[in-house]
Amino acid sequence: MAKERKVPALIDNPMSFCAGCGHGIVIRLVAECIEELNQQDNIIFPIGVGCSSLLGGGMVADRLHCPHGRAASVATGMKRVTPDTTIITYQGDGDAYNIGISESLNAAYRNENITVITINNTNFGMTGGQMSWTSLPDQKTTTSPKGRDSGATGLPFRFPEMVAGQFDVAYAARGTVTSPKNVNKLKKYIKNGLEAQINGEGYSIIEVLSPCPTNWGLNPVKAMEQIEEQLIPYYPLGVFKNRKEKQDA
Ligand SMILES: Cc1ncc(C[n+]2csc(CCOP(=O)(O)OP(=O)(O)O)c2C)c(N)n1
Ligand code: SF4
Ligand SMILES: [Mg+2]
Repeated sequence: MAKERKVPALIDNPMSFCAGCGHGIVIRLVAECIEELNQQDNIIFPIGVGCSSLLGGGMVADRLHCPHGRAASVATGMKRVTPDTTIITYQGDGDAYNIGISESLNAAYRNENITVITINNTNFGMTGGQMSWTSLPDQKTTTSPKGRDSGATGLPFRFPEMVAGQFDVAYAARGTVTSPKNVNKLKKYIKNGLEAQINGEGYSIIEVLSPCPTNWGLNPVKAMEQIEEQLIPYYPLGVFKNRKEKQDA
């Protein structure tokens, strides 16, 4: 018989995301990790603008709704004045990568001791499915109705790989929510990222490939298939940087 998964005490309400959305799964995993690391009374979430801002609808935790894209800077300030508090940004791809790319890069560059969780659903979900930096080549969105023209708009970019390759960050990984196996792996990544912060190793980022069935025009099952078939080939899953492993080696 499958082992029952206990609902974390931090999850105090049914969440208000669309049916089949990935946000709720990730928030649940984050809550599980926080409790397993005994941080439930020691967290603040600087959260982004977008569907990520609905985190507070399901989770009871201190949080600050930051100006669009600025969560990494707000997190930096919070961590520097309260270094023993665990600071977790919760953002979307549009928030962290489009409008907030400067803040996101600067925090990673300085190896700020924060954990960044970015939900990459390849569009601006909350505002109706506009193209984002992570939209795939030829992806149809409300602002690229004929498909994303990468010649005119650039290629989708891979933030975790970029900071893992260029900056002295502690931890960078990408996971997804398409199967129980992937959900369990993602939980491990989130926990590793939080542990890096708690141990004072520095900046950790976990990007999540997450379905947005509403704006993708797909039912929840097809949206999961789309991640497997189209997103993962462009956005590989795995750990790109784990400074601790290097130090232990
Ligand atoms: C300064 C500012 N510009 C634009 C908006 C409109 N806006 C709200 S959410 C959003 C995009 C959010 O996309 P993403 O971060 O990918 O989150 P998702 O909803 O997809 O999870 C935008 C552009 C805003 N609220 N404030
Ligand atoms: S619009 Fe997309 S990201 Fe937002 S709640 Fe609905 S499915 Fe989730
Ligand atoms: Mg998005």
